[in-house]
Amino acid sequence: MKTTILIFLLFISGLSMAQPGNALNFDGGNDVVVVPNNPILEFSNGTIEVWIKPDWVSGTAGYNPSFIGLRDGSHSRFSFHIKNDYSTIDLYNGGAYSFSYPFSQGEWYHIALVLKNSSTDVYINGLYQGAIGASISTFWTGQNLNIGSSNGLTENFKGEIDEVRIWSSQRTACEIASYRNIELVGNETGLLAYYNFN
Ligand SMILES: [Ca+2]
Ligand SMILES: [Ca+2]
Repeated sequence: MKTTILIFLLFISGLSMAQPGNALNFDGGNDVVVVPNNPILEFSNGTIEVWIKPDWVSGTAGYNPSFIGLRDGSHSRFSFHIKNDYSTIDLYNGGAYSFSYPFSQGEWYHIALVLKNSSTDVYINGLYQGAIGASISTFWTGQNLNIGSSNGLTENFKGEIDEVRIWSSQRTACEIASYRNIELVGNETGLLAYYNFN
């Protein structure tokens, strides 16, 4: 009987830990991780990967919470958002672009955004979903990288964020699907920044 209970608990635990290891919790108020400006992150093509667990009651945020941004209040290379009502994932590059996806409160999602010259491919949980019809803006330089907020001050994310990976390369569908559940060493080819929040 003891053995049965132990196996059951391990199974439940395995299910809830979709992303590797510990994650960082953001309160939706003023929590943000700010990485001071680094020109190495001011690429035009590349890949942004992240695990997120959005956790606000639909429609209550009053804004579209952002999980990552390279921008300040008025100069945006990019910020990526989950819409307040969980219906879209959005890119703000000075203009706002939406991609429909039915997110749910309290669920883990692996997001991969492959940044191209005029579009942004969206992968969710390792599967290609389609493309946002816009690229990031490459005009602005000198901004910080913000995790859990668009500009470091507002549109704060409520929920958990983990495994932030920024690549100078456009990761393939196979690479995205294969590595999303595996922690990186940190010296992988093309990896510009890696935050595992363990
Ligand atoms: Ca982690
Ligand atoms: Ca706080």
